Amino acid sequence: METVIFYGVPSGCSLASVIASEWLGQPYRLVRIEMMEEWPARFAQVNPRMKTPAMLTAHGHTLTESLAILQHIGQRGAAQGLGFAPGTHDADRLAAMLSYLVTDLFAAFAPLWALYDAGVDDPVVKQVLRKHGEDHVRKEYAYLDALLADREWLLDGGKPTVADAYLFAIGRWAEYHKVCVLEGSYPNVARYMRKLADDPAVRFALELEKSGNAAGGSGSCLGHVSLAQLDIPQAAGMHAPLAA
Ligand SMILES: N[C@@H](CCC(=O)N[C@@H](CS)C(=O)NCC(=O)O)C(=O)O
Repeated sequence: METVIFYGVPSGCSLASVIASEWLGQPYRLVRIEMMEEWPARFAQVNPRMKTPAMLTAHGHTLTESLAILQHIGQRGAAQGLGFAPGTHDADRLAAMLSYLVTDLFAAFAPLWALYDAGVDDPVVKQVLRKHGEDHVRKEYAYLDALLADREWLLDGGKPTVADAYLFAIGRWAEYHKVCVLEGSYPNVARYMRKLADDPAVRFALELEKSGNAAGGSGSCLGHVSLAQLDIPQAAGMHAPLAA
């Protein structure tokens, strides 16, 4: 059975799950969530926390959290170098990198998303959120810029892994939130982002976000499906009891 990726727009971190699915090249469908509009109530069955990305695996299980979804795709794509066999040192390195990106880099943007989403009015609160967010974002981009100075991909292998899909999805937020222009501030991050922006999977995912057009790409995307058409298990993802 094909997998289903639930992706959120605008500018969701779920872009990474789409890029990684394209790199994987196995059949998948899409459900689009307009995050600034009212979310479909049925999505709560997929993720009670009402967040994207989410996934229906080929076995019909729901899976939430970018880190878990990307590990899942990475393990399926181990032969292509998207991820690594569990128990290997490379798998540990990938887990560490994804964990850093999800907890430190993603979290650095939290004050800026709070400003954006909640429409904060109080000028003092606005200023504090802005400064707090910018300081944290700059600290993490400085770290990433140094890391990328002498390597092409995050894990320094010859190919991108699912961690690169995630860094592309989050890395664009510095300009989205007008913290800086990457080119002038973090040249290595800028070069890395430029290179990925030229990747066919990334171009496909960006166009999908922008226009909803799911045609083209690697050919593994089977288009959109409506939530109503999906068979969703009663207990979702990490909210379900252990299988055994
Ligand atoms: N811990 C989750 C966070 C997911 C998350 O916050 N997704 C955002 C989009 S990047 C979202 O769905 N936001 C909608 C909302 O919070 O209302 C993960 O890493 O997957």
